[in-house]
Amino acid sequence: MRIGIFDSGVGGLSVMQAIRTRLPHAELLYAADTAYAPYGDRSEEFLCDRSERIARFLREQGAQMIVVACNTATAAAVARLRATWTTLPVVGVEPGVKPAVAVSAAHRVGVLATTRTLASEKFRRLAEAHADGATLVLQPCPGLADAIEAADAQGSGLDVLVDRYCAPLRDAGVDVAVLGCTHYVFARELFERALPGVRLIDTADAVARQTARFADELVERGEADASTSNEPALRAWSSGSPQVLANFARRWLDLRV
Ligand code: DGN
Repeated sequence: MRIGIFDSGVGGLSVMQAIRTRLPHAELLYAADTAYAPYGDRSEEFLCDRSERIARFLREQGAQMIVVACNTATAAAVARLRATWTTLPVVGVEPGVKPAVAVSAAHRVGVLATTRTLASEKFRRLAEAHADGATLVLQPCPGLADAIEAADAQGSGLDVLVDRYCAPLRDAGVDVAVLGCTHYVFARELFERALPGVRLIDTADAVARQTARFADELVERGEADASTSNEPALRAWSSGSPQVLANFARRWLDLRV
């Protein structure tokens, strides 16, 4: 089983890690589109084009399934990818509004994501379908994914930025906040500090579960082997600096890529 995973940069590694836990014998192919990051303010057309190119590349490397490990690219391009690759399972990631609303006693939920994700039609429909009467406090966080990519998540610049974006959520009295960008998971501790007592929701494990379901289906149909190797195997590419990706993976996940 070979699974292709991509993001604008290192954020999707949080999803990849959850997939490794669920499918330890799958071979994972990770692509970071660092040369074109951040995705947060890009046009939908641009994101569709990048997503199509990366999916094609991962397919050429043998991917039997694609995981779009980026909320921004999912909002813009997942429908297009599914239309292009009709026989290839495509898993997307979207902000966990539904699970967040389900556990919010205050019926006030913060959603932290990129500008593009929050402005997308896909997110509008998601919010409409799952708000269930709760107030959603939407907070775009321009520059945050970049700062996480570049900095030590404990670094001072980053904590100031996280705090600034969390202030409106504190003022609004949310008791649950959605980390709606895969990068933000790596700054979880800073969010915890900026939002004391607020429960944080990310969807990495839900995406991994969905990936595992598709993997089972492929195996049942005889289109893939359950295990590609006895060792967890991982290959990674970056359209920018491979060193940034390798350093981040080693530092945060203790992984050699
Ligand atoms: N990690 C991406 C997301 O989940 O939206 C996007 C980060 C970015 O490129 N701004």
